[in-house]
Amino acid sequence: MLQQSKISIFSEAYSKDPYKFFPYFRTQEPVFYEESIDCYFVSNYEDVKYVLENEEIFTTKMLAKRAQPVMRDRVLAQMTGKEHKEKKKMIMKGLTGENLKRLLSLFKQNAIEVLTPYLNRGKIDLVNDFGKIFAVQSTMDMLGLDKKDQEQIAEWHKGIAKFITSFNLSDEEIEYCFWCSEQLEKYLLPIIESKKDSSGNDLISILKSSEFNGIKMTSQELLALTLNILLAATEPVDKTLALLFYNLLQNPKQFEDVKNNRKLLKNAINETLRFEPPVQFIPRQVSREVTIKGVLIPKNAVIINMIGAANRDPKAFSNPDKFDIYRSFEDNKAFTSHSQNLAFGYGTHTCVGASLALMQLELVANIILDSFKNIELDESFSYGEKGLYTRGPVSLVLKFTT
Ligand code: 2IO
Repeated sequence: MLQQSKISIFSEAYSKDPYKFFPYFRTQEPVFYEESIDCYFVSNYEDVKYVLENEEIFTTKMLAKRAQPVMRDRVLAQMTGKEHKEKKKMIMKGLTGENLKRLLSLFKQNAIEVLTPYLNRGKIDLVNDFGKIFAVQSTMDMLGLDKKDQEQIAEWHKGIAKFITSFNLSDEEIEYCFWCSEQLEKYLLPIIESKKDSSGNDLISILKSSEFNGIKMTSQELLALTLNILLAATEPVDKTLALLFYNLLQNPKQFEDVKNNRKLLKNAINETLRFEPPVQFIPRQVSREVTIKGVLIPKNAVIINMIGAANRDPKAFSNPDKFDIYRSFEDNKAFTSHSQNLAFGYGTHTCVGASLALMQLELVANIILDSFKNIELDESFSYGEKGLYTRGPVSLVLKFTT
């Protein structure tokens, strides 16, 4: 058994600025052990990639404990083989083609509706006034839920997100997370059951009318996938959007370039996801004893991949601690390196919603840039980030002219 790491991810210093510790972890403790949660952390790009691409050794079995209690059945990431492939295809059907077009136009409506009241105020908190609300509304549109219940859904969503993205919760906190999950079940099951076969093109209807091995999914299975999508499509949105604008504001020259050439927004979004991935941890469970960087990891142990650290590995990205929207253009230059960033994971379980998320972010950023001129951080505002598992700005107060 490994010794407890010299630096704990639960220390105040780490939660204030995890990025400061990544070089130490990558070079000095490339596999470290966090005793209080009995988990092994991996931080080098090559190791994280190796773990994520070998699903037979590094399974998703720990989700039975980490997710299923609030998801109420298996989520997509728990599935393997043919079942995983088929159910992933069903979800993709709701996110591509005509459905994609429909979704993007709904996202546009949502964004404009939430932004409009702020236009003549000249000030907005991009996280709390916009991002969180926009995220829930857009996810509800994807699922075909009535947005009149958005505040309720947002509250319950927070409870299930907390369970999945926390460590060391108290019994009371766990009870609250379970309560939120039960409320969501009570709310969603009747809706799932009342949707008619092939009547709609929302994700719940599509999943409900699909078959796997000639059999329809049960309401409980549909519920779990619905909750899975609710969480995955909501939780990272406000964080990524705020990080995009924060990083651009910190780099005025790049911000000018993006404003003048909107084609660069895609690069800026990808660079934001590399530089500060909103999902910092991706767990796996080892199916057999395995050695990484000379460290023996026992059978059934849980490994946590540190996505933020891997995305800053100098062996994978040149000048990794620099926010540089032009880095992907460096590909063909000699002696520079630019790997695929791991913000959406890697391998079989790579995020199903990745391409939709990128389009959604680009669409919203364009709307913001079209509506707000002279964007600056508000002088009364002080920047801070929160979260170990998912991480992002607590708020981002912008002032602007129209
Ligand atoms: C819901 C953690 C925000 C997923 C998860 C148990 C499975 C899976 C992820 C992402 C993001 C959330 N894991 N989405 O890391 O569906």
